Amino acid sequence: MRTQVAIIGAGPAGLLLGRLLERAGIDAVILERRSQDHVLGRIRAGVLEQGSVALLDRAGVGARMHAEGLVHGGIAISFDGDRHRFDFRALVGRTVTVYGQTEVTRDLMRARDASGAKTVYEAEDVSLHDLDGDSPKVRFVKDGIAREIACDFVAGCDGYHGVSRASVPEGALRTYERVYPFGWLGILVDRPPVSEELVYAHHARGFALCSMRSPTRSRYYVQVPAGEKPEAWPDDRFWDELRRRLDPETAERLVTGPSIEKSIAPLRSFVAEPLRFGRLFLAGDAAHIVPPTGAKGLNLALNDVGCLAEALTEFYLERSAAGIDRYSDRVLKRVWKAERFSWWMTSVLHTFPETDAFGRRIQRAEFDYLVGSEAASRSLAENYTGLPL
Ligand code: FAS
Ligand code: PHB
Repeated sequence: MRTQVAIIGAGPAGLLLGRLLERAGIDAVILERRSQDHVLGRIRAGVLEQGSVALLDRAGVGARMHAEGLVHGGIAISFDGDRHRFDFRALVGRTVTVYGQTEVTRDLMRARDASGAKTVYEAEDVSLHDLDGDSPKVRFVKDGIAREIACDFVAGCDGYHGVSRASVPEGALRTYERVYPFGWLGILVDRPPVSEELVYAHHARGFALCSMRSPTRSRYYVQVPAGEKPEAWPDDRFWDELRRRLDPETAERLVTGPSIEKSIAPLRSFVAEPLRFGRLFLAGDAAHIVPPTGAKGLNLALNDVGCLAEALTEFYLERSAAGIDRYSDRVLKRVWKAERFSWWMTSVLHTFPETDAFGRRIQRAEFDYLVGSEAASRSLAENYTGLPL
C-alpha cells in the first residue's frame, strides 16, 4: 500500500488532519488500533475555543456543532463559596462552544466514512521505520496479516501512550513533565446542568467542576487523590462531595441522578520537543498533555493539525518545505502558553497536600486579584477562549 501521509491514530487530531488533507487533495491513510465504537466510547473534552470552531467549519464538519453546540459567553469561578462570573464577550469579545469531543470525533468519522478515504481500525502492532530517510514506512497487522504502507510523511496523532513518540531515537527528544498528586473523577448524568455556564470551584476539600453536554446531560468532576479508583465512589458519595465543594447557591440547584459514565483521569503537564523527527511529525496528545483545568487539550490538538495540514499542503501544492521546517517551533510557542495557563488554573483551583497556610492565602489572593482587576480578568478570558492561532 502507498500513500502520501500515513496518520497514526483516529482521535480528533488524526481524523481532522485526514479531513484537512483530503480537502487539499492530499492522500492519507489513518491507522487506529481500536474499533470505531471504542474511540467513540471515550468521554473526554467538552469545550471548543472559537478558533477550533472555525477550523472544524473549514473542514466542512461544523453543521451539527452549530445546531447542537451551546455557545457560552463566560464561566463562573467560585472560591470557598464566593462566586464570580467572567464575561468573555465584554472582556475580549469572544465565546466558547460546549460540544463534546465524542461528537467532534463522530462528525469527523462520518465525513471520512462518507468520502471513502481509507481508515484501518483495529490495526495491531503498528511500527514506524526509516523516519530519517526520504521513504518512511509503517508496518501493522490487520486480520492476522502483516502489511506495510510506503509514504512520504508520518503524522503521529496517537496520543500520550502511542507508538509515534516512542519511535523517536533516544536523545533526539527533550521532554518536560509535571505530574500532579491528584486526578479528576468525572461522571456523566442525564439531568439538567446546575447552571447555564460552567462553574469551576475551589474548596478546602478539593476542586470541582460543573459542566455539561446538552440542556439535559451534565458532566461533573471532583478532584481525587492520585491512584483513586472509580469503584470507591458510588454515586451518593460523589454527589455529597460535589455539593460540599460548591457555593451554597449552586449546591442548592444541583439535580442528581444515576451516573451513565464514571472515570478518573490522571493530571499531568507534558511537552516533547521538537515535534519533528525526519519525516515524522507529532501532534496532539502524542506531543503534549495539559491538565484539563484550562480546557486546552482538545483545542491544542486541533490547532496542531491545522498547522500541520497547512504545512503539508504547502509542501505538496507549492513544493515548498518552509511550512514543515517551521512546524515544530510555530506550534510549540502556542503549546507552551497553553501549558502555562493550564498549570496556572490548576495551581489556583486545586488543593495540594504540600501547600502551607501561606500558599493557601496566595491562592485566595489570585482569585481576589482576578475578580478585582479588569486586566487580570481579561487575561483569563483571552487564554480561556483561546490565544491567536
Ligand atoms: P487521542 O488520545 O484522543 O487519540 C489518539 C488515538 O490514537 C486513540 O484513538 C488511540 O486509540 C490511538 N492509538 C494509540 N496508540 C496507537 C497505536 N500504536 N497505533 C494506532 N493507533 C493508536 N481535554 C480537554 O480539553 N478537556 C477535558 O476535559 C479533557 N478530559 C480528558 C480526559 C481523559 C481521560 C483524557 C485521557 C484526556 C482528556 N482531555 C481533555 C484531553 C483530550 O481531550 C485530548 O487532548 C484529546 O483526546 C487529544 O486528541 P488526540 O491528540 O487525537 O489524542
Ligand atoms: C468537560 O465538559 O468535560 C470539561 C469542561 C471544561 C474543562 C474540562 C472538562 O476545563
